[in-house]
Amino acid sequence: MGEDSDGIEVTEVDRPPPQRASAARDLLRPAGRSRSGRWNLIVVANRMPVRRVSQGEAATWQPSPGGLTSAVTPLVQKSGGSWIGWPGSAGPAPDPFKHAGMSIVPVGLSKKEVEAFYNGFSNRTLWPLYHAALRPPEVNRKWWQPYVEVNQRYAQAALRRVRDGDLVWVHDYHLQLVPLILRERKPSARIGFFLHIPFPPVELFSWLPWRAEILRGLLGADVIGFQRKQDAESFLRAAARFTPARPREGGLEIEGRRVRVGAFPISIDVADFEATAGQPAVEAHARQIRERLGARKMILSVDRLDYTKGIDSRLSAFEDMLVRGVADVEECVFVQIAVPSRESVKAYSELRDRVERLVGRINGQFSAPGAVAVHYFRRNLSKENLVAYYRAADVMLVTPLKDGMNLVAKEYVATRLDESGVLVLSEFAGAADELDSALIVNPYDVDGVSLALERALKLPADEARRRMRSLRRALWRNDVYHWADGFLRALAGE
Ligand code: ADQ
Repeated sequence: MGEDSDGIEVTEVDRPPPQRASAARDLLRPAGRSRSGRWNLIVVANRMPVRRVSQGEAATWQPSPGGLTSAVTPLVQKSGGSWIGWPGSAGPAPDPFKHAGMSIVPVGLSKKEVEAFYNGFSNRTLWPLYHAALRPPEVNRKWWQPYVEVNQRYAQAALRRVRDGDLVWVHDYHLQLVPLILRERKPSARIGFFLHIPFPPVELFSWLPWRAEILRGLLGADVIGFQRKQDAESFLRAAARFTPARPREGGLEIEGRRVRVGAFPISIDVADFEATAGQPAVEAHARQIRERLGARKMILSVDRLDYTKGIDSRLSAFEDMLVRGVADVEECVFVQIAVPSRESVKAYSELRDRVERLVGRINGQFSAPGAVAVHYFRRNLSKENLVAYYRAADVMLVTPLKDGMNLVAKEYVATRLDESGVLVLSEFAGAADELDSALIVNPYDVDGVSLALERALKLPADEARRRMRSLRRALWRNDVYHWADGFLRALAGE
């Protein structure tokens, strides 16, 4: 039951036990077999699951990084299904092509559409609004029509592929109008929508001039999935306020149609991260990182350079710990790895400048010869390199101000094969619901984060192990296959 007394109720989604983790694959039609009783899966997401990588003269398609691709690709492959997405740069769409058992259908965006649909409405209006208005959402009426038109283009591309009985799975805030466009053109389709970022409380959501259109767009789906129960509750309240939809058990009813609404917390491929962590080359790299940092405890953070991730306030908390003198640079070192993101949006380039100034200030004041206080790497790392850093870190500091889930926290836990290491985690990351054995912090409370960091550095080994064991158990209860399985079962009406 929700916290408020307005009758909004979100039922817990039944999660399959671990042995059924790969059952989603059984729901789908093996590629090339008869259609009876099985479904084709058609994924509609902002990006394609592969990206073009140049190798000398030649160029090849390689998997795009990230959890969504690794979770959903095997399912699309299994059904011989399709993936509709944008290649990532402006220009006409390349022709559809087959790759690793999937039909990839590129959607083209013009330069103007990248500006208005992607940088504008998606990343300057919706992204800040849905993340607790951490930056004032920009409302520009010139961005709305391109958002509608680009959503129609994705939907058109999907419609050309959908056959009776297929499952269509639409992803994320860029494409919230797609479910209704599909529903109107293909009333019998099974349509799912999953939101990777938080859904805001109704008081914030109602700022959006196109709030009713967005809600109606989403309500075209049969199943609408969110990361946390609180996101699903906020959506139910908004839908009850701004649309004719009425609460029904497990979701809503609109125009005689049931829409299931629930929390489906996303996860990672735990076995795959464990396997990478166990590779001898990765272990050797982790040892090398430790040796280079000297006999100091290593605190690690890894993020996209985004203002939702709380990078600057976490640096302030580290600085506060050095100011208080409870730890010094001979004892501990902070490593921040940040991958550049959305740099053509001003809020992002400003954040980068602020973070770099802060790192300079802390190092200027506290670093000693051979003992730099903060190592700051602004770059994308390969999975193996990233996992080597996770393995090397004594303390993982994950302090977003607001985050749908945060996969970095889960990746760190997955790589701690020997159950060592301490996770400090923001209560405002979706991951805090499952990973509640971490040291949970309020990232707005710089003093509190500073104290938690001090505690993490001094945590007795047996308590650290007990916490990490419990975190690893929680992670194994819900890996990315459970997530996909739970969602697809709900979508298939099971
Ligand atoms: P993101 O906001 O991108 O995702 P997150 O969940 O942390 O955030 O995923 C980031 C991914 O990028 C992780 O897999 C991480 O390993 C990788 N990464 C980060 N920095 C990197 C670096 N320097 N080099 C290489 N890889 C790096 C959105 C939502 C999240 C939600 C996910 C999935 O904002 O809340 O968890 O989608 O639903």
